[in-house]
Order: sequence, then structure tokens, then C-alpha cells
Amino acid sequence: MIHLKLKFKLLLMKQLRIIAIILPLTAVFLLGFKTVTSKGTKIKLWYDKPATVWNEALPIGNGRLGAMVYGDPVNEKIQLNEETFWSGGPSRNDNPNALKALPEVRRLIFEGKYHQAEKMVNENMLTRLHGSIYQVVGNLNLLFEGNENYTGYYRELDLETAMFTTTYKVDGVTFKREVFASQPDQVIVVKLSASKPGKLSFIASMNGPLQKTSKATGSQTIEMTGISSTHEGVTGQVRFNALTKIIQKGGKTSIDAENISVSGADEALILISIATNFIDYQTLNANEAEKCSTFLASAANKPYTELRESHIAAYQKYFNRSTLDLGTSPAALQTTDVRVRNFSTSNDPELISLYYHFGRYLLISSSRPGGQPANLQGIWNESTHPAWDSKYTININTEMNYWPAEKCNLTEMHGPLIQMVKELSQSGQKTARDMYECNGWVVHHNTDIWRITGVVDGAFWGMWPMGGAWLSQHLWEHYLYIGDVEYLATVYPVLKSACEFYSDFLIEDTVNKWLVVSPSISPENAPAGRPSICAGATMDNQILFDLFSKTIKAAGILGVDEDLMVEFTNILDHLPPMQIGQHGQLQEWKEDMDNPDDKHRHVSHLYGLHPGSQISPYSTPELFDAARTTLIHRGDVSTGWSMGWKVNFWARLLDGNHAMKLIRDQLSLVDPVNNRSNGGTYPNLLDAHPPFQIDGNFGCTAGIAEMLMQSHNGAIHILPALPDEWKKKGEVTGLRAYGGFDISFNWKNGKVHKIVIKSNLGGNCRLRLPNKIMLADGTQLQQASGTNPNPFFATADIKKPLIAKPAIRNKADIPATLLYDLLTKPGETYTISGI
Ligand code: FUC
Repeated sequence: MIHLKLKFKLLLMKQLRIIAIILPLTAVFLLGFKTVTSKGTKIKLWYDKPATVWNEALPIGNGRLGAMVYGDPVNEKIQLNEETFWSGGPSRNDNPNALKALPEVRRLIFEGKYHQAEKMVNENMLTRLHGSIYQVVGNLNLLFEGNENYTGYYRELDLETAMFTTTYKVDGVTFKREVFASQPDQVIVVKLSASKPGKLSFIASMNGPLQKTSKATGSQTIEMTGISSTHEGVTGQVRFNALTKIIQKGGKTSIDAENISVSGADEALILISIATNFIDYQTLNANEAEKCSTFLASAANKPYTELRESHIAAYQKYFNRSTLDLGTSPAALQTTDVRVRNFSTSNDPELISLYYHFGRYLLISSSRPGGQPANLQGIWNESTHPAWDSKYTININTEMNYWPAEKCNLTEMHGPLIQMVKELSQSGQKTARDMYECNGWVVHHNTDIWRITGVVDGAFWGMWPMGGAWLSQHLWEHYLYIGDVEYLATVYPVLKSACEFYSDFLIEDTVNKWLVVSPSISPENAPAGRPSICAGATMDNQILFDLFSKTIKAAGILGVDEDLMVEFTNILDHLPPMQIGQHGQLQEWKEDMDNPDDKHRHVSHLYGLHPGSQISPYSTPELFDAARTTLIHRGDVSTGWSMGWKVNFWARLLDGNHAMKLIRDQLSLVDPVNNRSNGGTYPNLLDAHPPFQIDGNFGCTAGIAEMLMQSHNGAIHILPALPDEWKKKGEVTGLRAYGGFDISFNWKNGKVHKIVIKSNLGGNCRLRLPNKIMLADGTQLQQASGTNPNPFFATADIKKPLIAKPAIRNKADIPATLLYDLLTKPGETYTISGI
């Protein structure tokens, strides 16, 4: 009873607080919207039980430091990560024997001797290094003896403030814990308080599987040091220093070897600082102890309120840019784990908006400017040997992490990935030269913090020299949103050098005389009866089409390399066209070998549909239908990230109901302990491949945005894929479109009601919508046709596909839309009304 009452009181208090927080925000974002949007509960994850396992604990992070907080009243565990703590040290994995083997491998592929080709790759192109491991630092443990009989337990992760809070009651005293990872102060902050003075007693300690020392010192500080693992023969060279300082009010402290015991205190502030000797991917000579204590000393000088306020301000600078209202329902009053469990059979639109915000929260918390990009687990990892080393798999996963970055208005978070691509363009030059005797740079399907660029895992997975080419798309994509020519000039050399590699590496196909990538694979899939190794996979052709077209455009904008671009245009002309096979499918390989029953998680050949934009309902309808047929063949339920990708695919196929079906599949509860084979979502809303992999969170977040707005098809398409369930009404604010337009809009009965557009760069804003519009002041808008004069919306000319003779065409219905042009001035805001 007490438990329930307290829970409801807390809920009420929270809801009042939300109104206080949301109303001012709404005023900023709605930019004059007349409709008042109903917001249900605060944007938070909440539970009525402590976490017992990692997949129930809640992530906090400041980009560099990450923690998983369990919220256990008795044995609190705060599991700690630092983004540069990786096994080994600066290393490379190029096998120069590749060069000798290359002509023979290529000959075998052209002769259809795929098994022999694969064997040669395995024997000559790999090394013993398959990449380093992202490793756990350890834990801060807080033991609260006597708290066993707690009542009124409550635990939340508030996405509006990026703060973890837990409260519970013992013997009439309410205890509260608040935890956050501060970006401005570079420490993790824990505040412990109690409703009555002198009631706070606990024992603090630190431990970790890679610790060298852990000791409590006189200044109320525990110091833990450690060193990363030696892996695949590379000595562990990353050292960490971790300090926990306790600043309490009242009570007594005693220190023994490894523990600090606090008894009878009124409250306590705990600051956790971690630093490593990492400077950059080639240099490990920072003084980790000095760095660590400098962060700590500076934070320890500030009162808790100041630490908290500057943390919230730094976080909200990004988080507050976008809101999403898809409606609410009583389901939203349940705990988050129950909501995920019930999602497939309940009406809980707010879980989707929560998931959207959680994706944005995770990106802000794992990828801050100046740091490392989010890896397979973002920055959150409890293990010394996580799945796939928690490194960077760049044949889909790392790219997927950054799909929400621009369109969800978190452009700064893209920075760490862009920096990694620049670094790979340096380290990958040696690989290009030593393995293939090519100019430019190359990286295969994985990399790590040391920016390895060679082949890993085995030919079946790793013989894919396309990772750099895919990652390079992000450099151009960033430009399309920010329109900064100076930025473009800094990344142009990377794009050009990537093209130079393929300019040397591409070979002529013996049958069609196309230029093809060989050896390669269509990521991790193989036609029946063949190994994966092949030449001219569809995905490779699409990626290279994008790489060369974008580089040519960039050179044009910068007015450089005219002659070289003639050469690059010639290459572009000789890339294979897409092909539609006998089942009406988009062919995955050069040969028509797709199996309509193949449910493989990768759908690589639909890269051209998403994230690429070579397949369009308006300009390439045959390819559009073929892509749709392929996706129907592939099915829905799969690993977490695969479903996240499919949300985007169905959004691009303008089928909101099918995209919604995939969101349901993705938001199905996965047991946090016993992994099952299908993907889904853990109780803490993290994506389950399984195991935990963060890409699914980011992929689905981007997919939700993609259902509401797209800007790749020559116009800003509002409501391209609205599912029936969201039709009645809804609102999204702060999405970002190509050309630097910030777009907020609401809708009623499937029709756009009001749009507010902030034009950051000026230029023509072409809108595609389901209904008529005019300017809010009554001025009519020009209906548009022909090419959009705004260069950020230029679309590419796609070669006509080759179509197999017996190909079946499954024609999709394309919803009717209207096109309007609005000429905008930089810095101006425009309000549009739906008719
Ligand atoms: C790719 C995928 C796997 C997994 C791994 C990290 O190899 O095929 O499903 O996501 O990356």
C-alpha cells in the first residue's frame, strides 16, 4: 500500500515537473503553432525494481565516460567505461602477400572457381590481427548495509536532463540517488541523500577485471589503476587511472586498504574521474594520473548544484532541438519494461516517441565532439571480451549509428565519425599500397581505435575493400545539411583519395566490360552453393556510384581537379547498372542468383534505396518495385539492426504501415538474461542483436524520423510514410533537412496542418506533401515542377536497369503528392498552413 501510494505521488510530482519543463520548451519549438500538443508523462524510462543484470541497468554518458547504473538499494553498482580503453596498442594488419595473390584470386573469381579464390584470400590476405577489443574499466560499488527491507522503490532515467535517479524508503527514511555524466566537468557525479539527517551509511570500493591496484587514500579518495589486455600478440598498452572521491556532509569516515566507509552522514557527493594515456590512434603518452586528478580537482571545487546545472545545460543544448508527439495512452503510465513487453498488443504511441528520444539521448551521450565515434555498444560495455570486440564493423553497423545524426538535428555528434574517416584515410594508404599496389586509401569491413584497415575474420566476412567508401558518404552527407564550403574543402582530399584507390583497384569484367570491384563480397551473404567471394556485387557498384558522383560534385563546388574529374566521370560511366532478376528482385550479385527464400539479415543491395538515394518512386520506378520485391522476400523479423534498417527501407518505400510493423518487431521484449535468436529490445530499451548492439537503437530512431520527413528525392517530403496508427494527429519539431532547413510540423487526419521552416542557408525550399498548402498569411504558394534549383537537392541520373527476360513486376502504389516551391532567405522563418 505504502509502496503504491508513494509511487503515484512520485508520478504526480514528476508530471507536474514535466509540465513546468515542457511548457517553456514547447513555446520555443512550436514557433507559433496554434494547437497545444498533449504530452503525457515526462520523457523518461522508469522501473519499480532495481536492475539485477546489465540489460536492465541504465546508461549514462558524456561521450567519453560511460556508466551503467543498477540502482540497487543494497549493492549499488556503477559499471564504468572510458572510450579510449582498448586492448593492445598502435598496430596494423596488412598482409603484403596479398599483392602476389591478387591476380590469381581475380582470375579464379572470373573463372567461377570461388572456393579456390576464397582459400587463397584466407591464406594470403589476412594476418593474425583481427582488431582490438573495447574493454571495461571496472565498477564503483556502494554497499548500503541494512537497506534490505526497502519499500516504495522507484528508478528512472530522465531523458530531458540525462540524469539517473532512484528513490526508496527504509525505516521511515527516504533515500535518493542521482547520477549523471557531466560533459563540461568530465566526471561522473553521484549524489546520495536521505530525508532525515545522519542516516546515510555506506561502504565504497572500486574494482575491475583489468585493475592493477585499487586503494583508498587519506583524502577520501579511492584510486584504481589498470592496463588493457594483450590481444593477438599486441601488448596491452592503454593505462587507466580512476579516482572516486567522496565529499560528505556530517558523519564519520574510515578508510581501510581498499574501502572507504561512511557512517551517519546527512548526504554525500561522489565524483568519479577516469583518464587514460591515449592521445590519438598512434600516440599513447598522456599522463593518465595527472589528467584524471586534474578533472577531479576542478569538479571537487564546485557545489553539486553547479555541476548539475552545467551538465543539464550542455546536454539540453542538443536534446531540446527536437520533440515528437504521436499521441499518448494509459499504457504510458506503466513501467518501461512492461510497456515493451505489451507493445505488440497495446496502443502505446508514446513508447515510440520515447524510443526516438532515447536514440537521440544515446547519440549525445556516446559521441560528443572531439571524442571517439560510438562503437558497436556505443561506449557501454561490461566485459573484457564483448561480442565482436565491441569495435567498429563498417559494413553497416558503424554507419547506422550515425543515421540519426543529421536528420535528428545532432550534427555535432557526427564529428567523431568524420574525424575517424580522416584518420582512416591516413592509415589506409599503407594498406592500399602494400596489399594492392594502389594509390589512395582503403579499409575493409572492420576497424578499431588503432584504425586498422586490413582484412579480418576470414574471407567470407572480411574480403570487402569497401568500408572506407561507405564511410566516406558521411563526409558529403554532413555537407548537404550544413552547406559549409570550408568544411567541404577539409574533407575533399579524403573523398578524392578514396576515389583514387578504386580508380586503380577496379578491373574490367570479362563478360560485360564493366568496371568491377574484385575480390569482394556482398556483406556476409553468399548465393546458394557459393562462398561469398565475388566480383561486382550490387552494393559495391552503388557505393562507388555515390563516391564518384559526390567527389565530382565536391570538386565542382571547390573548383579543383578538373582533369581528374574527367577521368572519374569515365569510371562512373563504366560502373555496372543495377539489374532486376527473374523474380522481379533487385539482384544482389552480378549474376541472377538470388533466392526468394533468403532471409539473411544484411540487405546490402538495398543500400541504393537507403541510406543511398539511387532508387526512387519518381525517377526509377522499376528499381523501386524491384527493391520492394527484394524486401518482401527478405521478410521482417531479424537481428536488431536489420529490423532498424528495414524501418528505413519501408519508410523509403513510402509504406508507413509496414515500417510500423517493423517498429513493433524491433520493440519486442528480449529476455535480459537468456538471449534468444531474434532481435528486439531489452528492458532498458537498448537494442538486442542479440546480444546488445547499439546500432539497432540508432537505426530505428532514424527510421522514425524517415517516416515523417525525407529530403533525398529532390524535395523535402513531409509525411512520406505515415502509418494509419499515427494519422489522426501528431507533431514533430526540429527535424533537419538537406540545405540546412529546420522543419517543424503537425498533422491532422493524415494531412499536414501547419509547417514552420527555419531557413539557415536560404535558397529554394521545395516541399512534397499529401495536401495543398499556402503561407500562413494567406499568400498562395507556387506549385513546382522540373528540377529543384537548390543544389543541395540535386539528384543523380541513374542508369536504366538491366531487366531479366522473365522478370515479374510487382508494382507498388505510389501515393499522390503535391510539390511546392518557396524561395527562402537565410535566417528567416516561414509558417505554412495546410489546406
Ligand atoms: C556484422 C553483422 C552481424 C553483427 C556484427 C557486429 O558482421 O553481420 O550481425 O552485427 O556485424
